[in-house]
Order: sequence, then C-alpha cells, then structure tokens
Amino acid sequence: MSVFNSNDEKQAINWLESLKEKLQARQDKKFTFLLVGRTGVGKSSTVNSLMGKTVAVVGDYEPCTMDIKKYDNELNGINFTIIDTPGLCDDLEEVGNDYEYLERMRSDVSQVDSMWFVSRLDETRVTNDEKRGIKLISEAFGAKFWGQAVIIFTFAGAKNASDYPIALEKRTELIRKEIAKYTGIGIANNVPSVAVDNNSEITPDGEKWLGELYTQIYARISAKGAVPFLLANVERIKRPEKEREVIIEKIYEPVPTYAPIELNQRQAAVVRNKTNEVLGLASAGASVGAVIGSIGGPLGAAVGGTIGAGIGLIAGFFGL
Ligand SMILES: Nc1nc2c(ncn2[C@@H]2O[C@H](COP(=O)(O)OP(=O)(O)O)[C@@H](O)[C@H]2O)c(=O)[nH]1
Ligand SMILES: [Mg+2]
Repeated sequence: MSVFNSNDEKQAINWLESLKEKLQARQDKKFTFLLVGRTGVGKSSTVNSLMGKTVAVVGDYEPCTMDIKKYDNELNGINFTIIDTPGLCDDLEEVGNDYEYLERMRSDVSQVDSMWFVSRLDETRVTNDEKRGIKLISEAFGAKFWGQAVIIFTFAGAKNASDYPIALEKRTELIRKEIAKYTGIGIANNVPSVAVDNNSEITPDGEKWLGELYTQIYARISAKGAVPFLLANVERIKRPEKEREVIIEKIYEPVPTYAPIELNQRQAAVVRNKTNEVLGLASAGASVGAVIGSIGGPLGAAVGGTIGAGIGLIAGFFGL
C-alpha cells in the first residue's frame, strides 16, 4: 500500500515517464569543450579531474605553432570532444597567421558547448599572451560566446589560506577587465570563476572544489550540451543528504580518478534548476516532488544504464 496520495503518485509517474523520454531523445547527442590558456597551466589535468579519468594527456608537449587540436572521447556511453588550442596563449616567436587561425576557430563555433579560460591562481597579472588569446577568442566567436565560459584558476594550493580569497577576487577582476574590452562589462562580469588544484581535493579554504567546478560548468554549458554532460558523469554525482553531518577532513592527496562529484545544497539547487530549464520539465509541486524523489530511484534502477541512472539522479534532486 502506498503512503502517498494516489493522485500525487499518478502525477509523479507521468513526470518520470516524460523525463525518461526526454533523456532518451538526447542520449546520442554529444558535447564539446574548448580549452584556452597557456601551456602548462593545467588544462588537461583539470579536464581529467572533472571527467574522473584520463581523457587528456598531461604535460605532453611544447607548442611551436598556434594550432587547434580535437580529441574525441567517450564516457558512460556519451561521446564528447575536447578542443585544445596550443599556442593560442603562448609566447611564440613565430605566431601563426591570425586570420587563418580565426577562420578555423569560426568553423568550430557551432560545436562548442563550454569554453574554459584557464590560468594559474598564483600568477599576478594577465600576460600579453593571455590578452591575445582573449582577443582572438572574442573575435572568432563573438561576445555572446563568453556566456558559455568559465574562468578556471589552477594551482590554488600555491596560495596560503589567508591570501587565497583575495587572490581569487583580484585575478577574476583582472581577467574580466580584459574580457570586457570585447564584450562590455555586463557580459564580462557574469563570467564565473572557480579555483581548483589538480593535486589536492581541497582549495586553501578547506573546501572540496570538484563539486563547484562541475556546477559552474554545468550552469554555463549550452542547452544542447547540458544533458549529455550530465549523463556522462551521472554515476559520480552525489547529491547532498538532507541532514548530513559536516565533517571537515583535510586530505592533501591527488584527486583520485574515480572521485565522486559531491554537491552541497546550493550547488544541487543550481544543477536542479539548469536540468529543469534544459529539459523543459513541468514544474512539480512540493507534494509531488517528494513522490518523484521516492519513486524515481526504483524506476531508474528498473530502466537501468545511463538513462536509468539519470532518472534516479534527477528525481532525487526534485525530492530534496
Ligand atoms: N600543483 C599543481 N600542479 C598542477 C595543477 N594542474 C596541473 N598541474 C601540473 O602542471 C603540469 C602541466 O599540466 P597540464 O594539465 O599538462 O597543463 P596544460 O598544458 O595546460 O594542459 C603537469 O605536471 C601537472 O601535473 C594544479 O592545479 N596544481
Ligand atoms: Mg594540455
């Protein structure tokens, strides 16, 4: 016998059926990241941390020409592409033909779902190479493209706990100022920034950073890339438990490749809202939400695979 009102239960089942259809419709879609930043800042390492496995080679080469490289990957049955831009932000003696480079960039514009501008947190200024990179990206893709961008600061562990918040604020401000030259201050100030350290689970403030990186990227990724991105990582996402004791552990170890993506309440709310927005799910009232949360898990398990895990995860967000 059900503990729920049968009308709520009917509504919840309809909601979950519609969720299943929407996820299935997008299962064969893919997503693409564009990585921008100087060689050695940790672009490849950050992709690996986010996706929980080695999808990009770390520290592989010194660029000698400006280039665009595409790498196809697969995770959880979802295809995705990483576009790397070696040389774009590097101080090269012989810079490639900017015009030709821009044309090649432009031909990729429709594909890119999420753009990362990566820089080290422990740098103090925006280098000329980074300025050139920001200029070229803006010219190739247009101001609106920054709407899908996230500024990622690596090597956060190089800062001590007291300098860390100021460094994050100052570095963000400087990069936004550079972006604003091409987009205006409105767009630039909306580009979020997040600090990570690929050699540690936490930033100097003691917080685990992976959930925040995931949340910021998901919040900004294009509508077409959002669901495949969610499904690719679905097995690793840990929703906050309703009442979980907060245990602060300081672990200074490299992020293991199987690292779960733990979300706090705020991050979970962002993920839920974005998912709702991109899937166009009917809003569920509070009473129905609880039913969705409790029957979504079993339904997802019955469906199985990536879609089943997606149903379980998303339903759980609505039952929170
Ligand atoms: N301490 C520390 N080292 C990092 C971090 N990210 C990357 N590295 C190291 O920096 C080097 C270059 O990293 P890589 O990901 O290849 O940079 P990329 O050229 O931008 O793709 C490697 O030796 C990484 O192990 C980080 O956040 N903290
Ligand atoms: Mg790399």
